[in-house]
Amino acid sequence: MTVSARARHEALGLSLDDVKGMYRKMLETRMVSERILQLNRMGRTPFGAGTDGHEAAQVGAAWNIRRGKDWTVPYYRDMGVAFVLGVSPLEEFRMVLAKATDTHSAGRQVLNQFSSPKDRLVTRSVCVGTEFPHAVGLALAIRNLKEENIVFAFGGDASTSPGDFHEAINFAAIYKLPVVFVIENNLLAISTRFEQQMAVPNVADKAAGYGARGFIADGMDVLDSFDKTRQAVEHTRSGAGPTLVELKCYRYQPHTSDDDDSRYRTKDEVRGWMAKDPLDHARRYLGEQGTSAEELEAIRKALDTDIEAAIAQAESEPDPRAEDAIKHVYAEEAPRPDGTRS
Ligand SMILES: Cc1ncc(C[n+]2csc(CCOP(=O)(O)OP(=O)(O)O)c2C)c(N)n1
Repeated sequence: MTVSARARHEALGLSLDDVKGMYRKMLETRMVSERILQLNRMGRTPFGAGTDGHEAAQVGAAWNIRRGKDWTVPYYRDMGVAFVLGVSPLEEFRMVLAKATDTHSAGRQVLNQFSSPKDRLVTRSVCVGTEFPHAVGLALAIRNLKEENIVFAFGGDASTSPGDFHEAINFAAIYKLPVVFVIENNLLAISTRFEQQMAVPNVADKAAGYGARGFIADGMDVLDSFDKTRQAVEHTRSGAGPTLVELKCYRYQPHTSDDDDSRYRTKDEVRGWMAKDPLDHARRYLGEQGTSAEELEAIRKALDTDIEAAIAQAESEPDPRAEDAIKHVYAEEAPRPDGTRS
């Protein structure tokens, strides 16, 4: 046990139980992500998008969100964010299996389009970057209502390329709106590499062009991800306007279960990043702080039991009814051109 290692989480105002809690959420995210992709290969789920490699970035950043107060607009890879906010593996598998009991969209959306009013978790469109104007609109509403809460807007590196991002951060900076842009930079947009996506070396560099502050974190390290997001959040909560935190991480799995990543990257590149695995990193840190291997194994076992029970429960639940397929798509009470209603 080293003094400097002990000081690290305490210097950030975290207890050892907080770090164990972060580790638990990271491991839960990894295990659920792996099960989704396994079930896909077994023909039991239609589609998956792995979170593996993003756990420290997501959990570290999300640990700064005040549950039930701040608003969060996550993107489709943000299972770790949703789990920190209170979404359970059972809710996740209902979504993945498109069950009628899915509380996020009743099986209408692809996985991870989270929607949970009690957790202030706002759903988004599959169109990359469209969450940012929504997040800024929320921040404007918060300002107008004179509330103290802030908005967390998540996205991948490539989501900062479309115009939506630029319009959103520009507007937020002009009006000093309370929004933190949290960007998980995994160096890839499906097969398009970071250098083909932007000419600046860091996504965070873009913030200065709009008069916002940028922060860079090691997204493979949960404490650094927590810390840099915390600094951004303090700045934004103080009323100084929007901030952008870039979390540098890497995606281990193909973009989705429908992607062949051997066409655009080598196994050595993936292995190089796996050597910096965020879960190994967190386990080593907890070990240095005196957490036993038995305690870590007990966390894994408990999660495994919960996750298998969640899969069995979700699979046993009803599918949506065919006649409900277009419910909420069209205005059901819309009048005909002659003014009559059905
Ligand atoms: C506007 C738009 N263009 C293209 C796509 C297709 N698409 C889906 S995900 C994706 C890559 C996004 O990469 P990034 O934002 O870096 O997130 P990552 O998937 O790497 O986590 C693309 C191009 C889309 N959904 N929406």
